[in-house]
Amino acid sequence: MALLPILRYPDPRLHKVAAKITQVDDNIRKLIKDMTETMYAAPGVGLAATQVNVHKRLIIVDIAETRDQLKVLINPEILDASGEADCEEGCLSVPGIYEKVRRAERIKVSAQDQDGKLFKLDAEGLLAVCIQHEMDHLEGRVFVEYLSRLKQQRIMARLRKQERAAM
Ligand code: GNR
Ligand code: NI
Repeated sequence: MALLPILRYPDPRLHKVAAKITQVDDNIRKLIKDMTETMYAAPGVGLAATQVNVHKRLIIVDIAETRDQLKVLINPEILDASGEADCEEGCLSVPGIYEKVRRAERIKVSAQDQDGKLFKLDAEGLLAVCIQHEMDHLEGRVFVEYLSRLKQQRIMARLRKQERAAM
């Protein structure tokens, strides 16, 4: 087991588009283990492979307070989306920043599990938000990019200030 370093916005590697996983093998299962440990340690409710600098289509989520509802989604696809909801989001790659983002309220997703088996999932509420947030990472998108330019400028200033304070 290993804790993986998480890329910090505005690292350009967060904008890479992840590639499809063609073989769900032991290397992928090892990556899932390490990502899971990293997500729980952070702590976060989701993590995309992109955030640990692996540009493959793999996300994990666990929104349960008991931290025992891990969902692994390989090559996730949104089959259907409906409704709209605003949710205050945060991101392990943008530490300390929380902003409201509008997303679909309900989604239907298909994905493969850690054995490569295809499954479908209906999600709403925080789970739906989290899956959409993670799938954005696979496309190289970070939630702050949905915000106004002014908000993005303020966030960049805050991140630079944090960076200076950490030196
Ligand atoms: O830990 C996280 N919390 C969170 C809260 C609201 C909406 C989305 C998230 S995902 C985030 C972890 C993360 O950065 N995943 O990419
Ligand atoms: Ni994130």
